Amino acid sequence: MSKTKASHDLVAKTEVPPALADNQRRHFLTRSASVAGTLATAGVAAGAATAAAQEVPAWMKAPGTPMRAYGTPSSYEKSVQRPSASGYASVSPATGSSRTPHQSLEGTITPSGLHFERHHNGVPDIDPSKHELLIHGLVNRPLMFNLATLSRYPMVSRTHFVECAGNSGGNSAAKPPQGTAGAIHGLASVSEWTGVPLSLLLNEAGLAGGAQWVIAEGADSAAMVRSVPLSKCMDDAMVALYQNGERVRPEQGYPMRLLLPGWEGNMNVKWLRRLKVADGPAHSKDETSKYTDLQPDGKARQFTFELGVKSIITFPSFGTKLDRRGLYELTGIAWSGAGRISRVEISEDAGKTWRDANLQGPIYSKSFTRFRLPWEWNGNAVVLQSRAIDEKGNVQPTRAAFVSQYVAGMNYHNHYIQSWAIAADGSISNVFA
Ligand SMILES: Nc1nc2c(c(=O)[nH]1)N[C@H]1C(S)=C(S)[C@@H](COP(=O)(O)O)O[C@H]1N2
Ligand SMILES: [Mo]
Repeated sequence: MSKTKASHDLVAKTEVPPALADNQRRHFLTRSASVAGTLATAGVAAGAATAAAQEVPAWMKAPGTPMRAYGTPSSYEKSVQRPSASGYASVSPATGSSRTPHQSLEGTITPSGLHFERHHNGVPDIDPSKHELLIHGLVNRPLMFNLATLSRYPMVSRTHFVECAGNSGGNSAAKPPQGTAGAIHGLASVSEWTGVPLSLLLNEAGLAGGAQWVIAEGADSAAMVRSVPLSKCMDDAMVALYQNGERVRPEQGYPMRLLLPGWEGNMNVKWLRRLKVADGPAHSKDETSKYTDLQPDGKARQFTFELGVKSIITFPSFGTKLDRRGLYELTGIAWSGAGRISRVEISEDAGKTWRDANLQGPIYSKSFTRFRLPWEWNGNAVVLQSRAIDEKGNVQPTRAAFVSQYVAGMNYHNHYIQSWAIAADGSISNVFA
């Protein structure tokens, strides 16, 4: 899906988006006029067209196809896919990940079929009538649920991102990887999740003395285990049963997954089968040998739960080439594990000067926020950056500030400012600036 089309849409618009500040509004109007002029000479401006010149297309001359029981995207959108990779292709091809193609998407909700995947041993084919969830350990009465009994409890719907701790890890390499926004940052996606608040289920079981942690286990053949502080479980954690209105997809944990808004993806245990209340963490594989951040002093930081404030420009970005000078709409997504996004700034000079982008509402906590900015490219080489700030005052760090905290190549929890270099010929590359 090419974003160069956006330039035509801008010209056709008679109204300036209301979110624009007055100075931007004036800028937009004056520039739109001149861009329209440029495009008119190329024969694509709306003003040059007449109704008589427009042909009746083939699809208006015969009935369309009938209804379908379950819809799929247009056949012309086949290229919009989640590219997948397995680091263990010969021994365990189902162990790996696939990525959300952010550069091809708009808005803030990830289509369920494009939600990123991270599987440690593939997707289990779970028969929901045989799946059970056990709550045990330091509780007054251990409880066993199935999908039917769990569905009797009141539910909530919340729009949140899930992001792998390994997302953007390619940017921790010595040289900038050349890939699309999705290839580099695609291990993050947003869904509207509906499920039962975990606090409700834990209160139902009754917490016994000494309860401090909850140890979650998945029903896949990786039997993933992660320890979660009780405070998070009693706050905004949920057992999610629905994703974007329908049952959670198999890839996302059908029939039930643990959702810990804003916390590293790995802890959001899919295919959830056990919650054991304990007085301490399990120190499982995925919280000791993995997902720990090695520091220059040789010590590893364990339990980096909350994900850092982050943003990426999705247009313009790697994979497209600017084919003209003039006005574009720059856009991207920002998110934070700490809460709402309060501000996103854009730099065209590798971080020397900044101006505010427009944030598109509604702004949900621990979710993607779409930002936009009218942006004029004068044909010179520029380095574009976005910097997000959240409601807690956390500021997205520079590359230098982020990497100095860890040993070289530490590739977890990467959230530093992404730089896209636009060359004079309009080509775009990932650079370390
Ligand atoms: N049972 C189980 N839960 C799991 C995993 C897994 O392999 N097995 N992968 C984890 C990791 S590393 C991440 S990043 C998220 C990915 O969630 P998604 O595949 O729905 O995007 O699920 C987590 N939960
Ligand atoms: Mo992950």
